[in-house]
Amino acid sequence: MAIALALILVLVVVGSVLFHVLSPWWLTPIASNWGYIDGTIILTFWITGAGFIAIILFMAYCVFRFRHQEGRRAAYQPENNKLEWSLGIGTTVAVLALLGPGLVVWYQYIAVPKEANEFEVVGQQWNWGFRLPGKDGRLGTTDSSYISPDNPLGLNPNDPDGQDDVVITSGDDLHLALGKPVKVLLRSIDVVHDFYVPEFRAKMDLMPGLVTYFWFTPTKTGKFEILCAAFCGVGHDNMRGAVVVDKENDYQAWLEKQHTFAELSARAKQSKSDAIQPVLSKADVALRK
Ligand SMILES: [Cu+2]
Repeated sequence: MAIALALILVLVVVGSVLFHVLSPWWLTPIASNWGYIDGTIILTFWITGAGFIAIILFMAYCVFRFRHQEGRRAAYQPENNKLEWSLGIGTTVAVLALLGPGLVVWYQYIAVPKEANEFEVVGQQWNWGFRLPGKDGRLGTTDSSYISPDNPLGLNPNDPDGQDDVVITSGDDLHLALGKPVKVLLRSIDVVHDFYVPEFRAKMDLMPGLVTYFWFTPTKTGKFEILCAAFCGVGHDNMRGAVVVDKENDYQAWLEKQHTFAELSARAKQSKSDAIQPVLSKADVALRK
């Protein structure tokens, strides 16, 4: 019985290692500068993998070596200083090796380079909106009290910096220029969401009432899916979007076609007065009669 159990434990180790090595489910090809994050994940796999193999094999050894035999008695050993020290130091080194690299990478993740251009991601149940700073390079201020059907991102209509901001809503794709570092500002209108593009190895929570941020440089052209990685209500799984990384020329061509906040506000006013027009004309006709 003990032999069978020890064998099963060894098979669990062999099976787990083979599954890890032969698995077709691996990281998606990276499309940003964050190779550090892959390095940290792989280091974590090595450390936790070595710990897992050592512990399970030790367990298999003990199950076999100290199995029940007629007349064998267990010895009671209340304390073993040498063993406790070595286990304490070994665990400390392993935990430091797991956490240390993460702190280094995290620092880089939020140390935004000076040349990075800002853009904003706004999350709400259940879609994504985006805003680019426009020609002046500055994003205008926002406040949730300005949010309306014509101003879904809540831009301050009195802020001159916001007039040329490019507003992208109603499910349209966000575009970014290849090789240009960007600072991502994250804002939520309702609950906690999480902006996640697996290929960029980048994700962060959007917190109501805060603006969170990180930076990255897109390193591959293509279309990448944006997912919400925080469970945010019944429509959570529908909260998807796309970011397209373009070569500089294509990016500029796309940018030219986008609408500024001032244009969208003017259009909203126009369509409102159009809606009133037919009523006026009817009144006009009545008066003429
Ligand atoms: Cu969400």
